[in-house]
Amino acid sequence: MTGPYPDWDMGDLEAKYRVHKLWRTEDKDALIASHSEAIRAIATRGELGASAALMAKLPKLEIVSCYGVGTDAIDLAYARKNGIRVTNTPDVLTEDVADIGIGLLLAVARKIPQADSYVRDGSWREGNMPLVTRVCGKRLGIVGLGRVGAAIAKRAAAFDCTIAYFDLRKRDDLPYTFVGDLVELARQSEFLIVTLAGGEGTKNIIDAAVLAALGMDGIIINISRGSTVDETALLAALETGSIKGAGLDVFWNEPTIDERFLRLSNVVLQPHHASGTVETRKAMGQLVRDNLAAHFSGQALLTSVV
Ligand code: 8YV
Repeated sequence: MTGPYPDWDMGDLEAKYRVHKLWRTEDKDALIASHSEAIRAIATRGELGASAALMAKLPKLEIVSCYGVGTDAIDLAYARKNGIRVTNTPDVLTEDVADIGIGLLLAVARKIPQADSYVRDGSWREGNMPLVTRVCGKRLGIVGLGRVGAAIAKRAAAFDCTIAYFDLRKRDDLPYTFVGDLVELARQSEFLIVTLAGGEGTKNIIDAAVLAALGMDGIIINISRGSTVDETALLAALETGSIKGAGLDVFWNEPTIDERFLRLSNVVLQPHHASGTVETRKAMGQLVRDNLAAHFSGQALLTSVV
């Protein structure tokens, strides 16, 4: 295992397998070297993944089971080439991640954290809190209309938002407006929610031009991967007020994020926790364990990526 899972998963995994805990040891190379001929599976987490370098040290590796839907940190090409199966945890986390997308948007626009402080620190007794930005009825752009993007759209429709989206292709099964140019989508939108998969293909796709097009009244929410946003451009836009605000669950350098974010009052920050409910994490852990069990009993994998 590359990183810990909750106790309810650890108990079951340790009862069924001999578990080597990579995160617990200082000398990871030594741990890997001493068990390299025995390790047949990696249980990892979305943000930790499995590099080609790690997999190459494990000649008996058969499967990488990821606790998370995003597999951008797993070298899928290496896995494919070497006959290593890869599974993830789609669907079970969709609704919670979408909830946080909308929650962050409300938190930034309505300044919910600032309002909480306003009550706690006694400012309220000195006068009313300054007015904030409405969410309902606004123009929302969704960057990536996959499972999570579609779940966001469903929620935003209930807020009477006008919904448009950018993706590689138009989805004929959904009624929202497709905009094939990301800068144009940003120009048309008051809010952008980024739900794209991470990886090379989407790296820094939210760049200075997209942020400039979103404009001074625009709010951006990122619940995908830190890598999808050019953080230098985002920090500059937030610091100069060339966009209004941001709600961020993910960052380039997690968990040691750029400290400039901590000094900004127009951001709401989350510790990569969009799927972090007891309900979803139980379902994610179960799916990781079910995929491993299926593999080692010769059954079809439940949610295979490779
Ligand atoms: C998790 C995620 O936070 O699903 C993903 O891709 O990033 C998240 O749901 C992570 O994988 C848990 O370790």
